Amino acid sequence: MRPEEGFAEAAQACFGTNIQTNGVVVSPYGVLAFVKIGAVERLCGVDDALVVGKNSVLAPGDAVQVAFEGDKPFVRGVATRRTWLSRLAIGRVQEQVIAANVDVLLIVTAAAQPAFKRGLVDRFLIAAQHGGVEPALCINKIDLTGGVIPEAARTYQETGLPVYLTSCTTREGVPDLWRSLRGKRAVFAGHSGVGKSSLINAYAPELAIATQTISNSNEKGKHTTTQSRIYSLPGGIQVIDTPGIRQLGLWGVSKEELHHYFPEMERLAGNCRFRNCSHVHEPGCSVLEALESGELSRLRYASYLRIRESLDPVR
Ligand SMILES: Nc1nc2c(ncn2[C@@H]2O[C@H](COP(=O)(O)OP(=O)(O)O)[C@@H](O)[C@H]2O)c(=O)[nH]1
Ligand SMILES: [Mg+2]
Ligand SMILES: [Zn+2]
Repeated sequence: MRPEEGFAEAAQACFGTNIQTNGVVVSPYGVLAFVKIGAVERLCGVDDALVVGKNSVLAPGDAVQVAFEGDKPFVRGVATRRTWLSRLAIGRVQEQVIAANVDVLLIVTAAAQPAFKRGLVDRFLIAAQHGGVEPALCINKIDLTGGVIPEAARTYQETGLPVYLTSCTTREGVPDLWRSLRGKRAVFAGHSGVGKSSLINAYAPELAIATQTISNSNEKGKHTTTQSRIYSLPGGIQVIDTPGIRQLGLWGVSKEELHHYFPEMERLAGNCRFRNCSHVHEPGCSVLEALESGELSRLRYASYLRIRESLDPVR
């Protein structure tokens, strides 16, 4: 049974009962949400139990139950998430789920304009692991550096993370990237202006998602993509485009467990003299020894320290 526009009315006329069906959240919209029900996208009301303040707790990708009241659809329930990408909400001590039930997090960066920064990449890697999502790194705008990977990005390939070098201008690397996403649901995330929406347009030009124009690319804090949204693309790919973010506050990760989220440190930590070693100052610390010998990347360790500073201890 495939619910179509007018189906609810027809069903009610026949049976005189409320019908219930399943849907997928395409884009949350304040206390409402755009939901794909069968082949149709409908703006739905959301049950009070799923609303906190001015927003629902729904994220693109959530599997929801929709009930019709007359011809009006309402989200009544949400299924347990298989995977998720979440962050600490801005201005509130609360989890904000950016995307639900995704297979891949594509961390999108630029080789230049804006300059490659590791901070957000390392934080996204942690958030991906926390939510059970496979991470991959895309270094876009590789045309601007003549194909050269920025120095700060070089260690990632060594850690086994899939790295895609792309250019929406020359299309270099674009087919490879999209081939890797066949049959999957991916979320594209990263700073503003790195080319997230452009990469989607490069694969599916018919979507014509708004991207920054040259004239406004210098405006500070300009976000062309203001709402996360799922797009269904050829090849069985679903992709969630997200607005650019400046800072990713981590949710659900404490100071003490942070090293579990750095696989190369986690491997070493078992050999530290103290079981509760923080890998910051302790004698007999295998992580510090590996740092000394050059086995552990200084850049990654610097990230560990910086992120550790920002986290709370277990309460
Ligand atoms: N030179 C170059 N510019 C690009 C590339 N990809 C995107 N851009 C430009 O970068 C700007 C930001 O792109 P946009 O897709 O809006 O970034 P988003 O904020 O991450 O979605 C736009 O002016 C794009 O035309 C690329 O591969 N090379
Ligand atoms: Mg965008
Ligand atoms: Zn240690």
